[in-house]
Amino acid sequence: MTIYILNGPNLNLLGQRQPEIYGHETLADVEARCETEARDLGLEIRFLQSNHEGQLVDWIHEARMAAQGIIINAGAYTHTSVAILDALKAFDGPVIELHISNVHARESFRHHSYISARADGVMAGFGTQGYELALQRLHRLLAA
Ligand code: CA2
Repeated sequence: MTIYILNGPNLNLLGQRQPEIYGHETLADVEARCETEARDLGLEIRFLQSNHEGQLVDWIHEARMAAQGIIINAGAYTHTSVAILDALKAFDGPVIELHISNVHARESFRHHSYISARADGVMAGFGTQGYELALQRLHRLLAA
């Protein structure tokens, strides 16, 4: 089974700025830990990042045929993108929305998510460990 792990704008800067919010790990570090976790769970992953909304939409469309589950940290598009919500609604499998930080303890504009309306679960504030926890949750949901 294949899981798409999609990362949105600015997450390519992870580990380079604002470590007090997002930690010290780079996105490559997170990808490596996801690879290890996925191997332990018997899952395949495609770990992707884009700063472009349409690219994220295209990958969600691709996942309709290529993946059984999606983990998405849409970054700031979480709070603005009806297009990503609509794309996720066209995906049949489980979707986990993920945020490294606890968005509810931050500015009020981060409290609303368009994606939550489609997500089967929302992970926020678990740091980069959230990616491994989300993989474990998808493994459980797909085994049921
Ligand atoms: O907590 C999260 O994972 C977020 O999805 C991250 C987004 C933010 O807009 C969301 O409200 C919450 C921002 C990602 C930017 O990541 C950076 C990492 C290091 C340096 C600069 C930006």
